[in-house]
Amino acid sequence: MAQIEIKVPDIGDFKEVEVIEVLVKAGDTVAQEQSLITVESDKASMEIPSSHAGRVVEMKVKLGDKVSEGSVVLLLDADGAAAAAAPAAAPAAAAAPAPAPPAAAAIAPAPVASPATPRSTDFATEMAERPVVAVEDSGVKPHASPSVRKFARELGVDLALVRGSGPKGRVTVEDVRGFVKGVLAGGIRPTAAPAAAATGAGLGVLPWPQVDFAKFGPIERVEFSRIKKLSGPNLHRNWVMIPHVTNHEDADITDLEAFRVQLNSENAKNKDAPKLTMLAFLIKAAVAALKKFPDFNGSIDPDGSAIIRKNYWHIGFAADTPNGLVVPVIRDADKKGIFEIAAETSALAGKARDGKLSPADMQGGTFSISSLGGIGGTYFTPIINAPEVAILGVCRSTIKPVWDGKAFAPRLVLPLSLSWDHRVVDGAGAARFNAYLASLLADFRRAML
Ligand code: CAO
Repeated sequence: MAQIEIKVPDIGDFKEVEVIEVLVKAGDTVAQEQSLITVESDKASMEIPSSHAGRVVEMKVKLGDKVSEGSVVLLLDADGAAAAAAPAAAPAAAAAPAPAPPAAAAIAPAPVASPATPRSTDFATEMAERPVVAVEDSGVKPHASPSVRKFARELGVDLALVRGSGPKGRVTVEDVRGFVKGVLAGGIRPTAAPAAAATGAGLGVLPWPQVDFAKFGPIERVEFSRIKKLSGPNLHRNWVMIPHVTNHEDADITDLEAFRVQLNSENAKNKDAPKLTMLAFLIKAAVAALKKFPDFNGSIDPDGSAIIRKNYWHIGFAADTPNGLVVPVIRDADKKGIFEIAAETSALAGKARDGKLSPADMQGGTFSISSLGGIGGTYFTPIINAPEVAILGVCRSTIKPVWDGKAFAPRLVLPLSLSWDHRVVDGAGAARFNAYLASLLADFRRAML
């Protein structure tokens, strides 16, 4: 066996690039072309493959080292035949900027952002035009450097859904960024390609069971409504991409409900006065809580590095319609009184039921409320309406015995369920938001402070 030095081949203009990943160690047997290290400059990352097969005798680089063309990566006991047949870094191949074909004798790594392969700057458009395929279809994990994996993790992106533009399908930071922009622009399906999604393969989970139901009894196929077909993938994306947590809280609304009933009875003879609903009070209270905890009224920056806080308070509310779920938005809820909000929610809910909501009626929301109070339930875990940060679920209020320090008193208790994005908020912040919201509902005078 010949002992040879495996060196960094011609990597174009890249000099003194940092080793960000060491993929082999002394004693490992490596195949020709197997990636040995990953290096990263400020512009690109690339893998340095082995020009020979053999056994690693000694590593000559470690994480954080800077390497250039000619730097020795490792000492290799090269297989005799391969050593003779495959001289290290053959000049012709070394000059090629494109990924080496699998069977090439000597390899030039392809810089991900090589000047020879300029990339469109409009990644959203570019990615939207690509079919999103699940790289994990074959059971092979997507190729990406640790920094790219970390970046994807921070954004909640499943790398298996990102098409890699690097050598051998390697996923780059730009690919992840483009994927997110594409999703936000609505051009990319955030889940696996339809076929993969249908089978579950894109998520790396077991395939969806294929059952011939008719074998077991009579069946009927009912086509989803248009709204359901649209909302389903959105809900799926939000559920998969956002690390949801839900906090529950009880609000004592005994006094508030009495106040609401009193106002409605006072206005009973006034046909122009809208019926005051608990939802209208909830919207107003939510605005006060959002002002105190502004991250809940924000959206995560697509690059995952910041929260974009919004200095407007447009509150969406889920409306159940015969055709499916829609979320009309009360704009500038902070500037509106309870009566105005009640009138507007009633008008928008009516429009929703009649299928007459315009896209503008459903845009610009900064926070959502899903109230199931008129129907029932105790608590639930609502799905965040991306790109919002949180959603408040509300269930049916019931009289409960509440300990007042001396005795149990019958109080009207409203169950609140707040789902929030753990990338933006933490549990303590969510608990504070809920506790504050409950305190506002328990004594609505606080909402004016
Ligand atoms: N606890 C107890 N009773 C409640 C209540 C609560 N939290 N909220 C409402 N109610 C009562 C109301 O007082 C009203 O009673 P009366 O008829 O005796 O006055 C009754 O329930 C019906 O209220 P409502 O639901 O018509 O009015 P609303 O303003 O509370 O709700 C709307 C409007 C649009 C939110 C509702 O019609 C709706 O669509 N809810 C479903 C939302 C939904 O589907 N969410 C799930 C999304 S995830 O799939």
